[in-house]
Amino acid sequence: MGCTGAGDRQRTYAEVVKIPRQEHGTDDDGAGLGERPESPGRQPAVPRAGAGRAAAAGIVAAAGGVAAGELLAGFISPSLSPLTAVGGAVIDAVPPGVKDWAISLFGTADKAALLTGMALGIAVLAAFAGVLERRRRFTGAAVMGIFGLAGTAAVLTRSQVTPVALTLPLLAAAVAALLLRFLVRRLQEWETAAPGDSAAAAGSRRNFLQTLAITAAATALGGVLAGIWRGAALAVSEARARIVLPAPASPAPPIPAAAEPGVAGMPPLVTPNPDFYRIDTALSVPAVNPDTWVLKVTGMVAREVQLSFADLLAKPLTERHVSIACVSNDVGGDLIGNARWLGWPVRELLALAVPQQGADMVLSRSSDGWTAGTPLEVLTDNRDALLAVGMNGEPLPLEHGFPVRLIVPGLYGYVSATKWVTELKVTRFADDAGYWTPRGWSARGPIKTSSRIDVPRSGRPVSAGTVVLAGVAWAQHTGIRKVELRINRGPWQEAELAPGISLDTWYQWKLGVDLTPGQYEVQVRATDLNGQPQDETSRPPAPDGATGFHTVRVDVKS
Ligand SMILES: Nc1nc2c(c(=O)[nH]1)N[C@H]1C(S)=C(S)[C@@H](COP(=O)(O)O)O[C@H]1N2
Ligand SMILES: [Mo]
Repeated sequence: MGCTGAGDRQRTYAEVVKIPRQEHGTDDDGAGLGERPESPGRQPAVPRAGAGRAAAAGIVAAAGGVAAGELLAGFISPSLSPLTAVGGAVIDAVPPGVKDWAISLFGTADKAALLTGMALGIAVLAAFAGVLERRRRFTGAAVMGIFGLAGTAAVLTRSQVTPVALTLPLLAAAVAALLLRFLVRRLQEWETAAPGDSAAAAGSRRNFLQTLAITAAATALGGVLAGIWRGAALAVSEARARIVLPAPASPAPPIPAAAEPGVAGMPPLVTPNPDFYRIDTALSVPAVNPDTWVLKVTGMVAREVQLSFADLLAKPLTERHVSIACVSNDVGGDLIGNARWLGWPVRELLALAVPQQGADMVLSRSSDGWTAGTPLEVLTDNRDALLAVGMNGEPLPLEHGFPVRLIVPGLYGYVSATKWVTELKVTRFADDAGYWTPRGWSARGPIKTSSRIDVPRSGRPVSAGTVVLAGVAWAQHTGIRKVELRINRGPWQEAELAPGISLDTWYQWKLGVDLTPGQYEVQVRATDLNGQPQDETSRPPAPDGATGFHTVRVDVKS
């Protein structure tokens, strides 16, 4: 659906996770080559000389699995690296005495020493897995599986425990197990080649050695790629950590105390950064270095302007709460969030460039080529459209557009909220289109007045008596006048509307209703400050935003 592309983490992960399937990795394992009779009391029919090769196969397979895990992590988010999780768990588990000893011994090379130690440990166990696999099918693969579980256990001790983080070590182990099976089978083909047939023996020998070499080379390449990615992302994370955001010249107005009535189960009025929805088409989070970042204003302007990150931080910055929303949000959906953004008004930048007569659009482009087309008028009127550098008091998180993104009150993200922004091209709707427009989404995307019931949670029974209904409503840059509810399609009853932080943010509302046991259908509708009620026609998100009343079933128990 629309711009949910690679945004949602689960989805990104589903798109990315493609375990390289080896040609004969899993099929017809029962063909007999792998199975070797091993009756008790009899010397197993495994030539001793092959143990070294089996060990090599084990090491290459494990390295392949580790590289696959790191590559996937690099792709999705470097913070998911299974190796880092294991290393962190090891550091935490090591007794302080040993830690001090290691630091005194290795000094600043202690991290390198840890990684070397881990590599050696993994190599020894992997060699053992190779030898086992050659003796008996799947025993080595089982050792790889144990590696994977150990990795998952390590992730559990970390701060970032997400389903993807927990799955990556298991995926790495699965890759290692498949590679191992595959390599050991080649080895066994060689070992069991008819003793008299030297041509066949030479062929299967070459086959094994080639496969081993190719796997090792692919692993090395994957490892180098993962390392480069990680290095870039880590460098950017470190640069982000060093940034000290300036105090705003125009601070955010204080939040009215009554804005958050504090109904249990409501989302916080200001969304914490880690909980903020994420939508973008970026398969891996762009690593944009703030030291080399520049924003260019181009196109139909009297003069082109270039801005560095330092230039931007030196401007008088504005801080505002603004709720942004995704056009793909279904009625009742959660692709909306509210944050305190710090940035420089876009209109001031555009005033420096001086847009020419006839221009009516700004095509903003991100470092990865994604674009949004925003009406020029919206970026030059008096609203707080920002070139944002801060989110809730921190530099933008990498996933939310570090170092600089656009935030435009009143427009859906796909036509305004460009993350990792590097260019503003002043142009015309007649000449240019943003990324989603040729893909079936409207060129213009003002946010539609909407409301949502958050409490009670769908499917959670409540007790009879006074039932508190609560939720949010939004009409960014217009504001909400009232919110009403109706039960079983009865008359609309006005809810208590909390004051908004500003017209540009969502509002919370609540209403206590007396309900006897039974099933009820509750609907909500909001009316904006111009007196315009939200559209009641049920429509899907495409092409310009879903409409209709959010409807929930409330189950009242005695
Ligand atoms: N570079 C880039 N910026 C982007 C997008 C994208 O795909 N790439 N998606 C947009 C969309 S559709 C939305 S809804 C918002 C979401 O911003 P968030 O991920 O910070 O919540 O980002 C916008 N900015
Ligand atoms: Mo979106």
